[in-house]
Amino acid sequence: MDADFPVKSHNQSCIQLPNGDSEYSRIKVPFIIGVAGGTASGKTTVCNVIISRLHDRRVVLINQDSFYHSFNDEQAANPQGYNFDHPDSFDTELLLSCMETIIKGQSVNIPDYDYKTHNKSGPGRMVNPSDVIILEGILVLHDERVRDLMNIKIFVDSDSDVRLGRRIKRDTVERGRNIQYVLDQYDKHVKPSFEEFVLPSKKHADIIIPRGADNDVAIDLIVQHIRTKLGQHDLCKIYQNLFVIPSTFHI
Ligand code: UZR
Ligand code: MG
Repeated sequence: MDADFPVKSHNQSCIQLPNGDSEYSRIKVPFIIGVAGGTASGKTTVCNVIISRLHDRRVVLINQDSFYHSFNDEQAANPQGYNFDHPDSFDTELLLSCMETIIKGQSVNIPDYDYKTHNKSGPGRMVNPSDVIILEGILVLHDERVRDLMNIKIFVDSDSDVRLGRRIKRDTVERGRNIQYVLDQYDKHVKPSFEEFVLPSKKHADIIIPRGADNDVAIDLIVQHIRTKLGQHDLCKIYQNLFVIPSTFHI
């Protein structure tokens, strides 16, 4: 069943008609899932499990890390002084504009980021409009404008000692760092920013997953919920060339 002239997208937005524009083509509004949590909490694994269980849907994963600002010369001279866990280290304006483009049903280029050089690298990755977009990153629940795009907000909650252990393993194996560097960075930036910015964003979550990707029951319930919502969501269509404005309008 298709509504002929629906004016409501699922993520509490309504559509306004630009005056005089009559060439509208119908597109689906993607269903947007936000997945936040501390470093090495299992966010990426949770996302990958959700994606594999939504195998019959087109799902894309967008990582907040792709939107890290590149280093300037001063920052490059002292990488250890830089706080990657502070909200200002992300180009949130670019993230918002990419999300806006894909929500409108257009393909968008997502930058590549290199953790070894701390810079954008390569041509980026073209992401096509999909049924579901998962936006993952330590601080995706921090900014209200980003939160407002989401249909479901998830926080992955894992013990901090488990996270630190994983972080040491990952940074030494995958990111070419030594243990002393990882521990210093953790004490100086990662832990304080987790407490100041990441943990407080948990209150905005709809769902909190204890034990991260090990929590099969929670992930199963989430996938079932997404499937139910997607069934309803498919009824919500918008017209291209219309713009989306935040609203408290409900179906
Ligand atoms: P996840 N990060 C780096 O280590 N190097 C970079 O160039 C950019 C980011 C780290 C960042 C944060 N912190 O804790 C982590 N530091 O990547 C987020 N220091 O990624 O959520 O996958 O752990
Ligand atoms: Mg990750």
